Amino acid sequence: MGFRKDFLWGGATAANQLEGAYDVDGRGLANVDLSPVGEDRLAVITGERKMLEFDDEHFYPAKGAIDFYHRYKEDIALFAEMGFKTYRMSIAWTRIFPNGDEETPNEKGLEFYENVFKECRKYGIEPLVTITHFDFPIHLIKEYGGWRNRKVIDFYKRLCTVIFTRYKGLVKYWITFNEINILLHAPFMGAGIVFEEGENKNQVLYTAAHNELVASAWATKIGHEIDPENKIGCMLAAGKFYPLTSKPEDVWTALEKDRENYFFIDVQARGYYPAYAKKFFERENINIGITDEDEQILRENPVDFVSFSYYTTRCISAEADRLGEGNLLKTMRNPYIEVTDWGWGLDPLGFRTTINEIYDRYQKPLFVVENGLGAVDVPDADGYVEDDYRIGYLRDHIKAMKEAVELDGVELLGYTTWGPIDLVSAGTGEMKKRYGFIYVDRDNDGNGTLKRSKKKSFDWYKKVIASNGEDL
Ligand code: P53
Repeated sequence: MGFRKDFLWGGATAANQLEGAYDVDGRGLANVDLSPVGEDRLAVITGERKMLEFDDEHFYPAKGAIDFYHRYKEDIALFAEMGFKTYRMSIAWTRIFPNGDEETPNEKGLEFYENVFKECRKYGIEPLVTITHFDFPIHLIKEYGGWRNRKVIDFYKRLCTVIFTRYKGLVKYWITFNEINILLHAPFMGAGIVFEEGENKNQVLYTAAHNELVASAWATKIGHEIDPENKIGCMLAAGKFYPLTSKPEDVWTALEKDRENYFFIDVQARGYYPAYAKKFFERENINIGITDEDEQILRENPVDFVSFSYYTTRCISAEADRLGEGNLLKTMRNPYIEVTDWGWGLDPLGFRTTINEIYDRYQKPLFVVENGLGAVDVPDADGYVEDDYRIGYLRDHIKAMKEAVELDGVELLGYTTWGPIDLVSAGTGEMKKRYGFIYVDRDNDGNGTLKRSKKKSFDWYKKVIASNGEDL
C-alpha cells in the first residue's frame, strides 16, 4: 500500500523564475524578462499593454532572479540533501535559440543544461524537463506575433529536435508546455501574444492554442522517434470549479469553466478536439485553421502522461457580475474554505477531488508537478524560518494525494512541490511570495545577498521523502 516504490518525490522550478543571468552566454530576450513586478505586471502578462523593451520606471525581476545560473551546483546539492528523486525544471528557449528562428543552436546554452542534468544525475536525481515554461523569444513576438502564427510550430519543432537529440540518455521525462490553459488568462505569458486594438480575442487565443497543441503533438512524435524511452506529458493548471450553490445554472457554469481548462488536455490526451469545442468555435465564428495533417498528428501522438499543478479549487456562479476575487483565474470566494495571504483557497480535499476527476477523464498515469503554499516568511538572523504553515499545507495535501492513490486507485508517478527554493512569483513578480524549503535572501526590489538557508520545512520534507510519504 501507499505510494509506489519508485515514486518520484521532488520539487519544481522554471528557468525564468530562478536562473537570472538573462544576458549571459548569448541568451536572447524573452517575454518573461520584460514582465515587471508591480501594478503594471497584470496588463503586461495578459497582453493588454505592450512592453517589448526595458524602461527605467520598472523593475524586471527575471533579469537576476536568484542567480541559479551561477549557483546551480549549490542548489542541486541542497535538493539532493533532501533526498529528491526528481527535479522538475525548464529550459529557457532563448538560451538555445536566442531569437527563436535561427538554424543553429547556441552551444553555450546547450552546455549549461547539459551540466545541470549531469549534476542531477550525479545524485541520482531524475530530471523532469518542461520545454516551455511561459518563456517565448521576444524576436518571435516582434516578427511573427507570438503563437498566433503557425510558423512558430516549426521553430518549436527545431528546438525539440535539438534538445531531444542532445540530452538523449540524460533526460527521459518531458513536459511540452507548462500550464497550457493559462494562455487564455495570461496570453503574453502563455503564448507571447500582445493584442492589437479591436481584434477578435477568442480568434487569436484559440488559434494560438491550436498552434501550441499541434506543436505539442509534434514534440511527442519527435521525442518518441529520437528515443523510444522518452515519456512526454502535457501540463494543466488544475483546480476544479465548484458551483457556488446547487442552483442548476451555477452547476452548468462550473461545468463550462472546467471545460475551458480541460479543453487543452482533452486534445493532448485523447488526440482530437472535443465536440463541445467544435460547437463553440462554430457559434463564435472562430476559425483556427485546422489542417488534415494537424488532425492526423494530433490523433497519432497523444501524451504518455498527464501532469498538472494544483494550488486550490475555484468557485463560480452563473451571475457574472458577482465575480470578484483577484488573481489570474477570476473566481468567487468559497465560503467554506480559508484563503492564503494572496487569496488562494486552502482545500486539500479539493486536491483529491481534482486528481480523481482528471484520472476518470483520461485514464493515463498522472504526475503532480506543482503544489505548495505561497507565503510571507520572516527569517531570523541566520536565515532560518519556522514555516509550520507551509508544513501544514503540504502535509494536508500529501495526505489527500495519498488517499487518491490508496483509496481511489489513481496511478500516480510522482509529486514535485512548487519552488523548493524561493524564487520569483509568476503571477506577481514578487520575491515576497515564497514557496521554498530553502530561503533566499532577496527582496521584491532585488536587494539581498542571495544567500541560501534551510527553513524548518527542509528537514520535514526530507523525512517525508525518506519514508516514501508515510511519516508526515
Ligand atoms: P505564483 C496562475 C494560476 C495557477 C498557477 O504561482 C499559476 C498561475 C500563474 O501565476 O502558475 C503556476 O508564482 C506556474 C508557476 C508559478 C506557480 O503556479 O503566481 O506554473 O510558474 O510560479 C505559482 O504564486
